Amino acid sequence: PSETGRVLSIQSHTVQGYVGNKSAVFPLQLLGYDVDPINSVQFSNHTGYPTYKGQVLNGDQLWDLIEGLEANNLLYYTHLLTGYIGSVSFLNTVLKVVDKLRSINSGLVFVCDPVLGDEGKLYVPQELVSVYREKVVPVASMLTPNQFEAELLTGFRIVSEQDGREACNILHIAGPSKVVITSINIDGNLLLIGSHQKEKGHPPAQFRILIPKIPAYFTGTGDLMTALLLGWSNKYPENLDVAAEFAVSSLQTLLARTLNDYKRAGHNCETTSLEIRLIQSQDDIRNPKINYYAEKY
Ligand code: ATP
Ligand code: PLP
Ligand code: PXL
Repeated sequence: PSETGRVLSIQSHTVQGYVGNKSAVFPLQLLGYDVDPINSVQFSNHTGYPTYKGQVLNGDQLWDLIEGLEANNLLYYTHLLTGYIGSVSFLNTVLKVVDKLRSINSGLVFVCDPVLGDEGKLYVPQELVSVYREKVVPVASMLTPNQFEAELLTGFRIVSEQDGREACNILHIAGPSKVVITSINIDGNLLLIGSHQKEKGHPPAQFRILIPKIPAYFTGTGDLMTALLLGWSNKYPENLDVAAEFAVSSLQTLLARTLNDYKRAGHNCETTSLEIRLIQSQDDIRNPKINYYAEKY
C-alpha cells in the first residue's frame, strides 16, 4: 500500500550515531513520508557515552518554530511523532503543539513514545511522569511504552502477559486507540503486545509477537520501532498486527546485521551499547521480509 503522510517529528538530534530523529527520519522517508524534523536537542552523541556536549531547545524556542511555520501556512500535518523529552516545560509546549496542529487538521494522528525509563530506572525528571499520565496520554492516538513505562503510566504492575494486556486496556480508557507495549521481559525473551480499540468502550483486538532476546544492548531501537509502527500502521490502519509484523521484522533484521558487523570487527558486544546499522539496512526497511508473526488472542 502506498498510503503516506506529512510527519512533524520532535526528537533529539545527535551529530554522531542514531537515536531520536537520526533513527526515525530516514526510515519514515524510506517508507514514503515527508518528514519535518524539529531537533529538541543537538548533542555530539547519545548520552550513553562517557561524555556528551551540545544544546537543548527550550519550550519557547520550540514554539518560535511553530509560529514561523504557521505564519506561512505550513502547519498542515497528518502525524506528530514525539520521543524522548527532557523537561516539563518542553512537554507542556508539545501539548500546545498538539492542540495547534489539531486546530488545522482535526484528524491529526499523534504517535507518542512516552520515554521515561527502562528496567526500573527513570531517565527523565520524576515530574514528567504525571504530566504524561494526566495530559499527554489522553491526547495520544498511538502510544508505544515499554514495560516499565506502561507500569508508570497505569500504576499497574506488569509481571505476566495477561498483565500486559490489562495495561493496554487501562491505557485505552485513558485515551489512545492504539497501544503497543514494545517489550515485556518474560523468561529471557521479549514479548511485544499490541492492542487496537476500534470503537470507544468496545473490547480491543489484541495480539502478541514473541521476540528472542539478542544478548546485546542497542541504542535508538525504541525510536526506530515507534517510527516504523507509525509508518506501517498508517498503511494498514485496520491491521495493527500486520503493521507490527513489518516493524518487528525490519528491526530484527537490522539488529542481526548490527551485531554481525560489530562481531566481525572484533568488538565485545555484551558490554557496550551498539550503534544501529541504519543506512546499511535500508532495503530491509523499504521491503521487509516477514519473519516474526503476530498471534491474535
Ligand atoms: P523507549 O524507552 O524509547 O520507549 P523501548 O524500551 O520501548 O524504548 P527498546 O527496549 O529499545 O525500546 O525496544 C524496542 C524494540 O527493539 C523491541 O520491540 C525489540 O523488538 C527490539 N529490541 C531491542 N533490544 C533488543 C534485543 N536485545 N534483542 C532483541 N530485540 C531487541
Ligand atoms: N538511555 C538514556 C540515557 C536515554 O536518555 C534514553 C532515551 O531516550 C535511552 C537510554 C533509551 O534508548 P532506547 O530508545 O533505545 O530505549
Ligand atoms: O534513544 C533515545 C535517546 C534520545 N535522545 C538522546 C539519547 C537517547 C538515548 O541514549 O541520548 C539524546
